Amino acid sequence: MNRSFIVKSALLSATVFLAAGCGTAAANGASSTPAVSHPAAAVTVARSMTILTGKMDGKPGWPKYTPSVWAAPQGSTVTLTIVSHDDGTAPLPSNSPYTKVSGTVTGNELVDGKAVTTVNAQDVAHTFTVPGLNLNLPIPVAPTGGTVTVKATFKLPKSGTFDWQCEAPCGTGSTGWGGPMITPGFMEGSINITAQ
Ligand SMILES: [Cu+2]
Repeated sequence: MNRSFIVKSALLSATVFLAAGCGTAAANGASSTPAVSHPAAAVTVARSMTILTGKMDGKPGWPKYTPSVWAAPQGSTVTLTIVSHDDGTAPLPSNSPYTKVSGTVTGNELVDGKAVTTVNAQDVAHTFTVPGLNLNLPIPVAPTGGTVTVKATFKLPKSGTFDWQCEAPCGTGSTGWGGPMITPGFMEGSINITAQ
């Protein structure tokens, strides 16, 4: 007797058994739960960055984001909180695209809890801009001696290293584009999105 015959016989026996049952076979069949595959639960991770003034860090004129490098898994949704101590502005041209929030799940960011889609060009101190994720978060100036908190949620669909950059001229030199603006660990860094 070959194997397929045994299997067929077993199936037949089972069918006969069900058919010959007490009439609840149909009900039993309906109540059996089919196997359902559940997709992996979406992962949400929290990340935070702080913007320190150069004065706070002993390097006047050199504000910086810290940490400047962080990692998160591909496919995750990040809630990023940026607390800025910088009470100096780095105004953008009024038509600059970097005054606008882009790339977030909700289309906005929370500034001290208030949802905004844009920050007045004159009030911008920094931006957190990740071209590879089409993400732009304008960071408004903090009150003197205080802090401003920007919170945003965005997705990380791709793996790889994604550079971020501040696009507000907060650095040294006559244009404000020198020093910390072109130095990793200050106004530029990266996000490492790890493959799942
Ligand atoms: Cu900056």
